[in-house]
Amino acid sequence: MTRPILVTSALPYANGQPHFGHLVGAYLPADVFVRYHRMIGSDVLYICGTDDHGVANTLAAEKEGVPYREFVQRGWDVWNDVCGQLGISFDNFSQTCREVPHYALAQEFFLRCKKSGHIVRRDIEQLYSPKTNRFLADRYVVGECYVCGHDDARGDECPKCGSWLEANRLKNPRSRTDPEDKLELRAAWQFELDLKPFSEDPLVKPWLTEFRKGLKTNVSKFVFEKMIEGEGLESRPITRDLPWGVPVPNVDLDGQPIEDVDGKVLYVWFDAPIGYISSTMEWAERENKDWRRYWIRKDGEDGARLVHFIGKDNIAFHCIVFPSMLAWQQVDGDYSLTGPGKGEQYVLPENVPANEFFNLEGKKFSKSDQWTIDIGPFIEKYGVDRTRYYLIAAMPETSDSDFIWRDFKARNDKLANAFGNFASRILKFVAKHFDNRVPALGSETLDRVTNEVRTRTEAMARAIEEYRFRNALDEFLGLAEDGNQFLQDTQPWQLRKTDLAACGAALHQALQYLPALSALAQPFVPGLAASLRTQLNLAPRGAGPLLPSERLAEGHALGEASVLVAKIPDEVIASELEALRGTPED
Ligand code: B3M
Ligand code: ZN
Repeated sequence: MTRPILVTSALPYANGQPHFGHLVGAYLPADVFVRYHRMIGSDVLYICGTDDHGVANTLAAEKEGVPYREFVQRGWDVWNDVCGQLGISFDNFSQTCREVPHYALAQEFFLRCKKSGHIVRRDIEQLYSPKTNRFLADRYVVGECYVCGHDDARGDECPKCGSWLEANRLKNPRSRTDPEDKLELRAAWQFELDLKPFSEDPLVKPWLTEFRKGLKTNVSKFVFEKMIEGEGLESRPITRDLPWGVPVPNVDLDGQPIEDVDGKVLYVWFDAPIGYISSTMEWAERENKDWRRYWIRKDGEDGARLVHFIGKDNIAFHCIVFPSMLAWQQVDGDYSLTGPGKGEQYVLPENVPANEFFNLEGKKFSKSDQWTIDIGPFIEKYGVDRTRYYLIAAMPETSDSDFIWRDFKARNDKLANAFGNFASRILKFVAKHFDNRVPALGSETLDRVTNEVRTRTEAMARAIEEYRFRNALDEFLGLAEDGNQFLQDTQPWQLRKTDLAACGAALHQALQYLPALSALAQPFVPGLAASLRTQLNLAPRGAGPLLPSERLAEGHALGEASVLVAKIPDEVIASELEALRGTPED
């Protein structure tokens, strides 16, 4: 039996204004992977939702003076719309502010980790704001990074070196909202997740060895060289004193009270990844399916393949913190719980393909500096397929990359030439000279096209399985280029004047590239794939193996040819650049 596949994209903070950098980091690559697997008939599920707690949200809601719940609902609407516009095909898009099932499951995670001895209560020092009479956590604090020295690190994370930070250890900490507020260290307590035993844990260790082998270099360097073998893992606070979040439960698994937890909530990075599971549960409830199929495995069985698509700043949480939480749910005793029972455990991720950062013409996307592209109007103007095509082609897979307007045009025009024109030239020609029906093959064979389709399809499949989506896209375009080369070599336009049967035979072969192209296009540019099928007069493709590729039979009546991809005039790009820079180009 083939294993089910569960794909997740990082849960976006509800406060975030989505920009192309987000979409290209964690959403578009996941969507390509999922669409590919749906196309070949895998049992694949794609899960996401907004990340509604934590200081990123409370800070923004307080600044606007909007109640937290209302604020995150607005964020959900925005993200849901934008992802929909780009054709991101989640099976479920939930919210971590939903008490059912999310709060209950997050509390169960806490209680199980505590019962299995991995969460302990600790006295610590925390930054206190005398002006507002409260402890300040995470992003309420800014200061100097104690790992790399960057002077504008946030209390939870350094944007420069990517380290996961603790606010109370920053140098020269100040309040984000009031730099005049003289912060003090005061005694407090929190629950901590003790990560020290992580890499030697009997459940984790064998998994970690396998996991390491499949990771992209950027990810494995961060997890192994920087964290596990470099800085080492520590005990980290996973609760906060905040008015918004999943409340820390006040009774443990054995019914004993947990003291003094009023006002304490789970740290956002503790509850957020559990959102992947609660979103799956929500989907299962709605669709009358079993969420456990994707999350729970029996001892000795492989279970589902779990793949987390994220941006590079989330690596530590997906490769270390969440796996530790999943592994440490093991408790003895007869409790009535939702998660794994006896002889069962949560699956651990098979891979965490993290992308690097995506900039705009050499600088960070920034709404406040108006150095940005508004996604909705962009997609309306250029269309979803052309947007997806470019973003995939320019994706920051192995290093940071850029949206470059001129590159957008160049790639688009190449797609128009190699793919769009290829299809329409053949189809128009067959319509005109062969009554719009697939001509006879005669005594020719399909060996060349069959071989080329096989080579490209296998290479694309390999690239997708290895999370090399740019390479996978190249194979799709490469097949169109193979088709163009075939026309160059056989010259049906010339043959028509001298030998109509030979011309027909060449077109019969050339036409066979097109169903294969519609399949290879599907994960990347689903709209174009569907239009091409309409032009070929083929029904939508059912799920199943890509090889052998579909064949257009002699005499098959084709549909009507029309432009698949239009080129972009130079002036359009010049005016986009002028709008971005605020000045005309030299
Ligand atoms: N909300 C994304 C971010 O850092 C963060 C991801 C959570 S995934 C569980 O912007
Ligand atoms: Zn740093």
